[in-house]
Amino acid sequence: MAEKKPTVVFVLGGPGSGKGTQCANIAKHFGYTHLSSGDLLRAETRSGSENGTMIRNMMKEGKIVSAKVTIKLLLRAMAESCNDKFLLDGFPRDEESRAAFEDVTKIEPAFVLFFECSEEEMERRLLGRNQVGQPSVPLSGREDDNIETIRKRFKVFSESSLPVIEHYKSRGKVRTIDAGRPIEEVFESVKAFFISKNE
Ligand code: UP5
Ligand code: MG
Repeated sequence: MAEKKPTVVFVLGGPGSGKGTQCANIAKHFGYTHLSSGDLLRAETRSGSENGTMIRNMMKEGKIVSAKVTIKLLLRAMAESCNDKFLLDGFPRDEESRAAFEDVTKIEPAFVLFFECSEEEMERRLLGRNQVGQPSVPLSGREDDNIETIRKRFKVFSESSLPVIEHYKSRGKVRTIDAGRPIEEVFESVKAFFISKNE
């Protein structure tokens, strides 16, 4: 008998739209395992693996790492988890990754959460978490949280990631959230999609 496929929700949105923040809440409330492809790639740069330097250089420029590398990390993390429900945060970021994931896993996402937010607000958030002297915001310590790379990340998002959202929109899979509001308000909207899914 064929093995049951896990439930996968893709969580997309521009840099600083709040994907990580909201995924942490969803994981806690709805029992999903949160896998951030960006976090997995950052961990890989620290692991001393042969790909580490290449990944670090790509991320410093806001470029998308090859689908093969990212999918391998995601599949390993999924296999290591005992869960069968996953939030894939920040993946897939381009059509190549979307098609490759579908091809390798034959998994279709249950739906795609899309955090819509203005560049102005995202920039404010990203610069905020990279500024010493703001005790309420933990420092990210991320090499890509500087204005030059942030602008590149915005460009890559518009050019490469929006087409993925369009792809899923045409299949009726996208759940769009106004992510420019306070964290709690955004989560109220997010919750509605997960509650209706569990009913
Ligand atoms: N914050 C969050 N929500 C807020 C709200 N509603 N109101 C006010 N403040 C809010 O939030 C960002 C900041 O805003 C935080 O300080 C938070 O407190 C505050 P966060 O939840 O971290 O937003 P998120 O969308 O997760 O932002 P992140 O910077 O992680 O987005 P990116 O998409 O840029 O980063 P990611 O780690 O996914 O990718 C980084 C790089 O990795 C990419 O540029 C790329 O080079 C590479 N990558 C790949 O190549 N392939 C992949 O598949 C994934 C990544
Ligand atoms: Mg994140």
